[in-house]
Amino acid sequence: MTTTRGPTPELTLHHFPGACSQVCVFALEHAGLPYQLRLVDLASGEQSQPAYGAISPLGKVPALIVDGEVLTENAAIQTYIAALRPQAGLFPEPRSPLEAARLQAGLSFCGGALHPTVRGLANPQRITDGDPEGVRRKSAELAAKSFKVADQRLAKSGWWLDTFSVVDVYLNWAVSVARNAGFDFSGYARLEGLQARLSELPAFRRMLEIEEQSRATLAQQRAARAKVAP
Ligand SMILES: N[C@@H](CCC(=O)N[C@@H](CS)C(=O)NCC(=O)O)C(=O)O
Repeated sequence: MTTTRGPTPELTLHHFPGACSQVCVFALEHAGLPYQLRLVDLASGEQSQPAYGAISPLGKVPALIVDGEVLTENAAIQTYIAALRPQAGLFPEPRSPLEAARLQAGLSFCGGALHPTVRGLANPQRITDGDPEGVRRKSAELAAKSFKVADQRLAKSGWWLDTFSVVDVYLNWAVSVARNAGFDFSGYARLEGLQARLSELPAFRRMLEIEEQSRATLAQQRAARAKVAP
């Protein structure tokens, strides 16, 4: 049983299934924190509506509401959740400033290097006014380089660090987006097996279930809107 350092804040996570906000869903589940999930239908453009713009001016998920205050940026949200429940082991306790910086390096690698690259693979048309194929090709090259680094990194322990951390879930999200966009992981054995290893964690399985439920909820909401539309 884990405990918080202080009173548990009221938490609401803005999420879209399949988006990088799934890492925050995992973190909240793994930490055992109570929270509300608020779905933002990115596929229907809800992120561009003024109501969501008031929460996330860039129209992005994740956004976490903490006692009425907005926190954006995935790496910051994961770091915050880990700090609320240090005993949950989202990050191993750093034994030196260098180890603490390496945790941040893992999050920055996923958010700063991998995320834009897999976005270029999955949605190249959103990055250029020109030929999306050029963006896709270049993103595939960059992805090959970054995923090679990640795969080598996993060689020692099977995880990004010496032991499991939330960085592995963030990495796995990028792998899943790239795979869905057609990137071939057959030359990346450790990344290929990452989801199976993560699936041994109950919070990871719960996150996948929440993704399924969220997809079903959004489908129902869209069907209901289509019915009332003239
Ligand atoms: N820098 C942000 C990026 C978040 C981001 O790009 N989220 C995507 C989903 S994976 C999004 O909300 N996209 C909506 C859009 O661009 O319209 C973070 O790390 O939290």
